[in-house]
Amino acid sequence: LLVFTDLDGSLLDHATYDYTPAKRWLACLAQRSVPLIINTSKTAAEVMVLHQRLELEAPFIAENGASIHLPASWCLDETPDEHGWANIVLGESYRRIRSVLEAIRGTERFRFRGFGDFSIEEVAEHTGLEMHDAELAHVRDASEPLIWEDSEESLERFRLLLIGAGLSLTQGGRFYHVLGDNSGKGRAIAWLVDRYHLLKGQRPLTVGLGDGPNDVPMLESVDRAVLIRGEHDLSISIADTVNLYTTTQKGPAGWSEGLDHWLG
Ligand code: 2M8
Ligand code: MG
Ligand code: MG
Repeated sequence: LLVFTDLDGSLLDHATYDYTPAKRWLACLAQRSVPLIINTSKTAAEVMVLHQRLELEAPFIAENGASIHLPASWCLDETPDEHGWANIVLGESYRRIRSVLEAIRGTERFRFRGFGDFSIEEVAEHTGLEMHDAELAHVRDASEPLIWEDSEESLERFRLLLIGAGLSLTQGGRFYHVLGDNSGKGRAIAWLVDRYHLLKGQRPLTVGLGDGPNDVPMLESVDRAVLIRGEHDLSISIADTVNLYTTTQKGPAGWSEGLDHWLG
């Protein structure tokens, strides 16, 4: 069994980033030695802090599937760094993403602002994160969150221009996110499921929990999906072949409700 989870609006409360209502299931998964694999749009620097606080031993997926971080026990050919982690990059570099965004802005005059245009103070303002955490959210490797300040029509044009440049657009709880078109939360899950298969000789049963449009590819690639009620109405955008449970509660309370449903 592998459990994949989004953070903001799922394991963590959308506004306060608290996870108290999830503690019962966190302890239960740890006790049953079930790997809890964080799959988030946050940066590796942000996830690392939580990973340590929760005393997890599992791999994690950062920046909407753009990078996978493996502890030594999940490595095959990879060599872990001095902190014990190997990093697999599935996406495009942050530098390339920013330069495509600059080029598009230069020719199209779209109005949008990304984390690269923000100071740390502005990241803190827009996200409600503490300054220290906002600093970690600013250290991006392979995806750019942005606020769209232009029309819906321009957004569709923007999306097509990104596709033309080999990039893609997805949406989290608060921001749009630009990332490489070969990444995404679903692809990173497929990668880890394959790795698990290679290591253990059998495919795992997978559970996935998320609340945002960027979680749809995750929910569509697991055996048992939990859609946590949140900021967006997603029920219609998820394929009806998915084994889906939709929670009545939001955030970490919904997270526990979903695990009660599938694993309780
Ligand atoms: C961003 O992502 C969230 C998650 O869904 C969003 O779009 O609302 C990320 O950039 C992340 O790094 C940051 O911590 C988070 C804070 O709200 O926002
Ligand atoms: Mg979320
Ligand atoms: Mg997220």
